Amino acid sequence: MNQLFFCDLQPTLIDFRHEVLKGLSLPQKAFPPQFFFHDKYGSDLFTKICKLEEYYITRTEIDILQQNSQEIADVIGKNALLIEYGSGSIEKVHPLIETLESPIAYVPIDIAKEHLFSYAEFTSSKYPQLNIIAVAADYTQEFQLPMDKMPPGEQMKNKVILFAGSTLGNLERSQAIALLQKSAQLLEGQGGMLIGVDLKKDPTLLHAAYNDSQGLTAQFNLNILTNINRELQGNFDIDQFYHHAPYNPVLGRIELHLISKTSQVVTVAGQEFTFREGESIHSENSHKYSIEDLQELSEAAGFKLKQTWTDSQKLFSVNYLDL
Ligand code: AVI
Repeated sequence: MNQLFFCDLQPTLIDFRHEVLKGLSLPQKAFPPQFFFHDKYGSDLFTKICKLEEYYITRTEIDILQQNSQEIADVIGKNALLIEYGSGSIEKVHPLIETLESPIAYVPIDIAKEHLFSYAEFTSSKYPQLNIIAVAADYTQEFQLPMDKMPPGEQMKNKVILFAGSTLGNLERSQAIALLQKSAQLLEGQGGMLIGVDLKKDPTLLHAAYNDSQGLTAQFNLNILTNINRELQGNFDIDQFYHHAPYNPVLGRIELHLISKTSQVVTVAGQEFTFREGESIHSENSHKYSIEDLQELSEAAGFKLKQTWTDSQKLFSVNYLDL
């Protein structure tokens, strides 16, 4: 019979008020990308975006993981400890759980406790032989794996961190390297990372993915202003801003912006912020990499790119980084 442990490391949640006021006070107004997932409406919108024909990312990564699950499991090897940053991408991680040879345990790590716990219970009931240690933690910060909860007497061969969804691309280069370095520490010199990374491609495809015809990505972006109005006594007139998501070829990234249609003054939490006509709030970057870019980034953090799996159109990549 398997074991299911919950381990709450009491992650510090983002201080929405502080971050909003700080972001609106910058010369280039900006919000951190976590803001998209601040409320259930934003998270639900993202789930819908992932199913859009134009947003190729999710289905392509799932296909790559499913079609190469045996080869990926062979690279990871038997008796591995499977760690996942973020949790609940069932179509991505469950094929791997099914293919891995006698994994020691599965350790989903997520800051959203309730979601993590119900996901861990569901996964535990689906895989009665699998040990699961669900850890409530912020994987972007330093933390220790609860090794005392690991099943006793088992010989662990390898630790592997699954980091799917191309979330690495939402980080600046220095933040991405810092996260990979923290991951290397968590692995304690033993194992690797299985990481989904979106590839550089025809900007027309990128433009369609982030400017979808149903306007869901626009709603996803503008929803940040709605949340600020509701929670911080803001008076953003949502109709006076629009979603703008160009590809920046120099920096190799899609940038999401909220653009002010007019010159206006907005009040948030009792503070006034002035907008010029056309001024933007920069709400996200989504970096697109070449395999060489990823190789270079991995090496800067102490990993080696061991193997890459892609789809036939080379839209997306799943990569094994070895220590
Ligand atoms: C969460 N992240 C990987 C998504 C991306 O594609 O960068 C967020 C997103 N933003 C707009 N659409 C999707």
